[in-house]
Amino acid sequence: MQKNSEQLPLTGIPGLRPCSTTLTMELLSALLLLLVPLLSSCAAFLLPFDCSDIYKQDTTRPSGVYTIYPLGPLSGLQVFCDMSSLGGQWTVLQRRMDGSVNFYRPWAYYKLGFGNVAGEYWLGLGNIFLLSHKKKMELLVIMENFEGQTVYARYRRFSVGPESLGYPLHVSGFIDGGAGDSLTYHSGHKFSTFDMDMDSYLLNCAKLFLGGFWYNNCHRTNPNGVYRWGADSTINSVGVDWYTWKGHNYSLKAISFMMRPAQ
Ligand SMILES: [Ca+2]
Repeated sequence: MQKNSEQLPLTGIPGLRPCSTTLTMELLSALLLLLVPLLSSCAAFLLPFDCSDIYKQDTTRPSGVYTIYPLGPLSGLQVFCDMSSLGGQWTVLQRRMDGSVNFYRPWAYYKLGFGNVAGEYWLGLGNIFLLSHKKKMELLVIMENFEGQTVYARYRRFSVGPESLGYPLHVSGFIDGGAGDSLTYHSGHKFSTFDMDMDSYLLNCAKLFLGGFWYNNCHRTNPNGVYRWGADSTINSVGVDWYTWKGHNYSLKAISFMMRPAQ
């Protein structure tokens, strides 16, 4: 062993004395340290960036909660992946379904995300920016009423800008799945919450309509509004509405915003 190690890596290097076992081990350790960044980048390559990567690893995986790594191998992020709607592979960024989570929250919550990924949640503007910034994404908005009908609105391009610009929404290329287009009206607008008014209206849209959203002057859809049970005009336009399908005073049973790499 001693003899072999003496003949190993330093042979032929001028000025170096034959090494001992200890020196050989030190060199091996140094080599391993040099390999760490390489191994990490390999791990990053194998870890899923979004739900489409999880789908590609195994196309039979069902819809459910998975961990993705849009920020790299050291920070996993739990999300709900829709693996069935229109071919699946969707990373859900917003979901309402039963009124179990309060969506009337300040800026800090909308920035970081909140709720329960197995139920109602908001993924967080920082995460949505990251996901839609690194890949060209499309958007699917699926919604359901209390009569059991389901429709959707699809947008060929979807992205959210950085915090320095107010996390502005960008959607284009509308495809009608029966819902009509209530979102293009919000495209180009910054995100607003009751404590961060960046809308185009004189007053505070988030306070008036009890949500947080890319309010314009103010909205055609209010998916983060108050969860109500169907038709209700007691307080105008504060529900989870999508104007071009059910009007401003019908609060939907369920709505979900989800993205996947554009095709
Ligand atoms: Ca305002």
